Amino acid sequence: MAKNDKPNTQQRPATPSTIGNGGELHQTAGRGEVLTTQQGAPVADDQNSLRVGDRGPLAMEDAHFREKIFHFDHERIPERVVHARGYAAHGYFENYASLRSITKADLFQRKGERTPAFVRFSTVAGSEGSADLARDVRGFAVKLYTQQGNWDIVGNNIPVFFIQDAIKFPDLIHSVKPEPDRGFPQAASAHDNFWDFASLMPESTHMLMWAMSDRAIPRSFRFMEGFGVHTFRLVDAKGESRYVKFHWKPKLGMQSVLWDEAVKINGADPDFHRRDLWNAIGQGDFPEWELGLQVFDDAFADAFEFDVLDPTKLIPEEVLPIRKVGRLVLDRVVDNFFAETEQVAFCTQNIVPGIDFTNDPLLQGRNFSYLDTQLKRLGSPNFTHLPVNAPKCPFANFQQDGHMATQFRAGRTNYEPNSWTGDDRGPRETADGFTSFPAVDDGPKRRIRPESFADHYSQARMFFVSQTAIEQQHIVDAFVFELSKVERPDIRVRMVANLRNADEDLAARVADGLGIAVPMASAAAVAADTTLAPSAALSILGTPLASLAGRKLGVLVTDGASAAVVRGLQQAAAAEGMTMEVIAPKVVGARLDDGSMLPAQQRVGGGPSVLYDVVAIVASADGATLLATLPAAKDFVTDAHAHAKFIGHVAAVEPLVVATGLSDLVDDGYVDLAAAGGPDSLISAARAVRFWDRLG
Ligand code: HDE
Repeated sequence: MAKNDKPNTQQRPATPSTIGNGGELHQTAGRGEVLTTQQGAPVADDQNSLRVGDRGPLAMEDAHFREKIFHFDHERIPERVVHARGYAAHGYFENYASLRSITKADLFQRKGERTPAFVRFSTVAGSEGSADLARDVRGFAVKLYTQQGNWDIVGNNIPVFFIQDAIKFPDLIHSVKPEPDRGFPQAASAHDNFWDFASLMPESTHMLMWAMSDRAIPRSFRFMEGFGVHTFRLVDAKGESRYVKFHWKPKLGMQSVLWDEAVKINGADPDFHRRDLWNAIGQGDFPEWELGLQVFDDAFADAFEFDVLDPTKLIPEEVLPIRKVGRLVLDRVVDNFFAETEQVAFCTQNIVPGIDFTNDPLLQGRNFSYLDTQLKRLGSPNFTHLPVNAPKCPFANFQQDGHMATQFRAGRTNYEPNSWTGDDRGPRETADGFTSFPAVDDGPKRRIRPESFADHYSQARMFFVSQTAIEQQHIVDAFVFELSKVERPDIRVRMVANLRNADEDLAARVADGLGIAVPMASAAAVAADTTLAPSAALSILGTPLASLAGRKLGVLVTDGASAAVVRGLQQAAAAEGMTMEVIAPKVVGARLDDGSMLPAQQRVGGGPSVLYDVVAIVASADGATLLATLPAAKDFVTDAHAHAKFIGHVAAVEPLVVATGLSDLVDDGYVDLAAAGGPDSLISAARAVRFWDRLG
C-alpha cells in the first residue's frame, strides 16, 4: 500500500505562525531513527528504569521513565457518548455539474471540482470496543473541507429518527445503552429498557421498522446508503431558498447480512466492517457513493402529506425523485486511528454559505449539542486546531488562547474594530460571508409538539409494505427476537399493541412469534393512512445487484484439489471485481493437482463461511475425507447452506457434504464447478446474493 511506502523520516512541520495553514497531520519522527523523549533528548536505555544498586528502589530523577508512564496513563480520552465505535477514511467529493442555480455553496459551483472529504461510519449504541455487526443504526458522518469552510453532514444510514424532539435524546440513548444497574447488554437494543421506552414513544415506530429491518445489519459500510435525515436549505446567490434532503447512494448497491450471520461474524471477526473498509481501500477498490438531492419548495412542502420538519418522516423517491449531483470517493485510509478517526469532531452546526438549517427541532437541538461533546472528549475549545478538524482553506479570527492552542495570529491586535493597518490590522467581515436565510418565525413561546407531527404510523406501515416478503419476514423475526429478550411481558404486549396501528399483519405475526394473543391496538393520535403507495426504493432486495463487485469469494481447498477449477474461480472472481480468499486445513495453503502451491489466507476455523458472500469447496477425495472429520469444515458448509449462500463444489467433496447431513438438501444453489463454465455460473448465479428458495 502506498501509505506504507512513506518514509518515516518526515520532519515535524514548522509550527504555523498564522492561523490558516492547518490540515496536515503532524507526524513525529524525532531525529531520524533515534528514540528520544518528548523533549527530543536522545534515549540511551529504554529497557531498564534507573535504580539504585542491583535490587534497590527506582530513582525519582528518572525523567524518561516518569514521562513515558505519565503519558501512557493519559492515553485515553472519553469515548463518544453515542457512535463510539467507528471507522473512517479520507477521500473527496466531485461534482457532476455546477449547482449554481440552486445554491451558492462554493463546493458546488464548478463541474468536476473535487473537495477533500473525511467520512466516519459508526454504530450508535456500543462502546468503542464493541463488535461491528450489532443490530444498530449506522452513523454516516461526512466532513467536507470546502474552500469556504468545513461542512459536516452528520447523518445515518437510515433516513428517519426515533424521536421528534432533541429533548428526548438523552432518554432514548439511556434506554438503549447498557442498563445502569447491571452494565449490560452491550451494543444491543434487545433488552427491557429500550423496548420499554420505545413502546411508550409511538413516534419511534417508523424508525423501529428500519432498525428491525436488514438496514441495521449491513454487510459492509460500502454497501449501505447514507442520509442527512433532516430537511436542510439550499440558498442561491440571490438569497432564495429551497428545501433539500441529502442522500448517499452506494455505487456497489446495498447488501445486508442475515441475523444469524451477524451473530457469528461478531465472534469470527468483530472488526468485520473496519477490516472491509481498510482492505478495500488498500486494494485500490475505492468505495464510492453518489450524492443525491431531493430539492423542493414551499408549495411541495405545503402539499406533502407530512411535515417536512418532522425527522420521523421521509419523502419517498417515487414522490420526489433524487437528483444525483456528484460522487464521494474514499481513497485513503488514515495514517493514525487516534489522531484522525478518534479525534475527528463532527458538528451539525458546521455549515457553509449556500447551506442553511430548517426548524426541524431535532436538528436545532443537535446544533446546540455537538460543541459540548467535542469539548468533553477533546478537552479544549481548540479541538479545531487538530489537523483532521482544521479547515483546509485559510481561516482567521480573533479567537485566542485556551488549552492546547497551537494556532495563533502574529501581530498586535486581537480585537475588532481596530484602526491598525498592515499585518496588525487582522481579518475583517466580507459581504459574501455566511448569512442566515431570513425565515420569518413568530408565535407564542410554549413547550408543544405540533399537530403536524402527530401521525406516527402511516410511514411505518409504508416502510413495511414496501419490503419484499423475505424482508418482511426478517422484520418480524427481529421484533420477535428482540422482544423475546425482554423480561417483562407487559412491554412485549404494549409494543405489539403499537404495531397493530402500523400493520395488522406484522402485529399478528410478531404476536404469534412471541406466543401471545394479539392485544388491543393502542390508542393512535392519527390512524395510519393505508393508501400511501409502497416505495420500492425502501427495499434492499427489490433492487437486484448488477454485479458482485467488491464482494468476497471464499474457497475451501485441500491438497490435491483441481488447479483448473481454482484458476477458473480466480478468473471469474477477478472478472467480477471480487476478491477471493483461500481457506485450507493449514494456513500455509494447499498443493493442487498440478503440483503448484496455493497459499491460504485462512486456516479452516479461522475463515468460517459467514465471512464470505459466495463460497466454493474444491477438494480432492482424500481432502474431502479429511474435511469431513473437521467440525469447522462441516460448519463452513452447514452455515453456508443455512445462510442460503451459493455454494460451488466439485464431485469429490461428497464425503464432506454427507458428513454435514445435507446430501438430500442439495439444491439449485449448489453449482457444479467442474461443469463447463462452472466458476462463471457460480458467480452469475450468486448475483442474487442468496438462493432464497432454500429458506422457503
Ligand atoms: Fe448525534 N451525536 N445526536 N445524531 N450523531 C453525536 O457527537 C446528538 C442524531 C450522529 O462519527 C455526538 O461527536 C443529539 C441524529 C452521528 O464522530 C453528540 C441528538 C443523527 C454521530 C450527538 C442527536 C445523528 C453523532 C456524540 C438529538 C442522524 C457520530 C459524539 C437531537 C441524522 C459522528 C459526537 C462521528 C454523534 C448528539 C441525534 C448522527 C453527543 C443531542 C438524528 C453520525 O454530540
